[in-house]
Amino acid sequence: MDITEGSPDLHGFRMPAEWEPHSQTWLGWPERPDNWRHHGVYGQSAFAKVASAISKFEPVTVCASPSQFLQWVNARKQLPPDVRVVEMSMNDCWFRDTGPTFVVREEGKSGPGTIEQNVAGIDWNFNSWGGIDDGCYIDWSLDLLVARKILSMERVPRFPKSIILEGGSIHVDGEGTCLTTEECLLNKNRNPNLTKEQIEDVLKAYLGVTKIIWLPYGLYSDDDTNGHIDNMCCFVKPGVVLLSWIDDESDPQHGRAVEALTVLSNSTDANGRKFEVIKLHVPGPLYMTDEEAAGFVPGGDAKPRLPNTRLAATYVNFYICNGGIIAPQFGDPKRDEEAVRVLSRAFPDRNVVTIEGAREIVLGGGNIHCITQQQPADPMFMPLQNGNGV
Ligand code: KQY
Repeated sequence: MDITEGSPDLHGFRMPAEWEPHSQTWLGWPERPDNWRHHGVYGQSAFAKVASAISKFEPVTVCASPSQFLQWVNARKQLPPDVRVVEMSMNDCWFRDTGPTFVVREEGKSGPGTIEQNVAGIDWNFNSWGGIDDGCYIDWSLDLLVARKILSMERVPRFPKSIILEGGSIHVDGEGTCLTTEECLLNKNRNPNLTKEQIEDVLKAYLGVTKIIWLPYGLYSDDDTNGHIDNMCCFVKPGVVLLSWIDDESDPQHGRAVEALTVLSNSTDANGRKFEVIKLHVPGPLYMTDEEAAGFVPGGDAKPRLPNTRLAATYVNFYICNGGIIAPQFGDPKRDEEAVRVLSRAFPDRNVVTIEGAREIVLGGGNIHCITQQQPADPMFMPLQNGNGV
């Protein structure tokens, strides 16, 4: 069921906004001991909390490796019965980046060279966030197959694309606007032979967008991903964004946030709206402790995780599901509470569910948004009127 000719827009597809209705959410399962301390037990507990929270709003599938599928403290044992667990091999578990980017079309088209279904998936190329010299681990051969496996399991058509691109590096408003960062998408460790214009053309053809807003940088210290947008800025709705902010002018994140604010303030979206920017303070700053760093087992092929490293922690890396917001908490009482308040106000029709201990996911290099991947509902068969569950 590969679509080997043409890009999704040729078939009328677009990437829906995350707040549009989902049919389910996909997650992987952490285990590699060079990236997840104490052989992943704390990371697994955080993933289980996230999966369990989402499952109150929509179906969830967790993919776990053969050993984790059967081991005595396995995924099945830690997850609620209504979460589907399937076996899948992978190098690590960041399904935002290795899973497919799902696209939808409002009206099915049939005929020569087209397909009947209204949900499809883009299978981007992946190089472990920067390739052999600059990436997070050396062998990503199994990660390369994750999107294909998910799409095949769901019998969803697949659009393969050779450009290196991770899902965490793009956010869309579903109405033609894409947010991304130059730090990541123009990084020479991804697509050194493509110009900015050529990358824009791919985004337009594959995501069904007409306008790309380029923020110069992602979050300070988000070195694993080279500044993914999903740690820096995200849409609340068309024309409204949340931005990772810090007031301290001496903090390296401050200048990045100010530059992003300048770009956003001087931009309009695909429909000519000016942006309302809501500042969301980052916690801390937070750093990896000696004790935490001692829990990783070096000797795999992953980049070492070192003590005193500034953690890429932000509340902007939350997940929107049908009727819910799944939001990280980091044990910073002032900022944790503020984040819940800001998110509740930004999404008045959704329940904000907090995940205590999201720090464990951040120790692995990402956060809640990075470990989830939404599969949109078929727009032509939509039991829900919107993503709010009503
Ligand atoms: O945040 C992400 N999207 C993935 C981070 C990968 C970290 C690998 N150590």
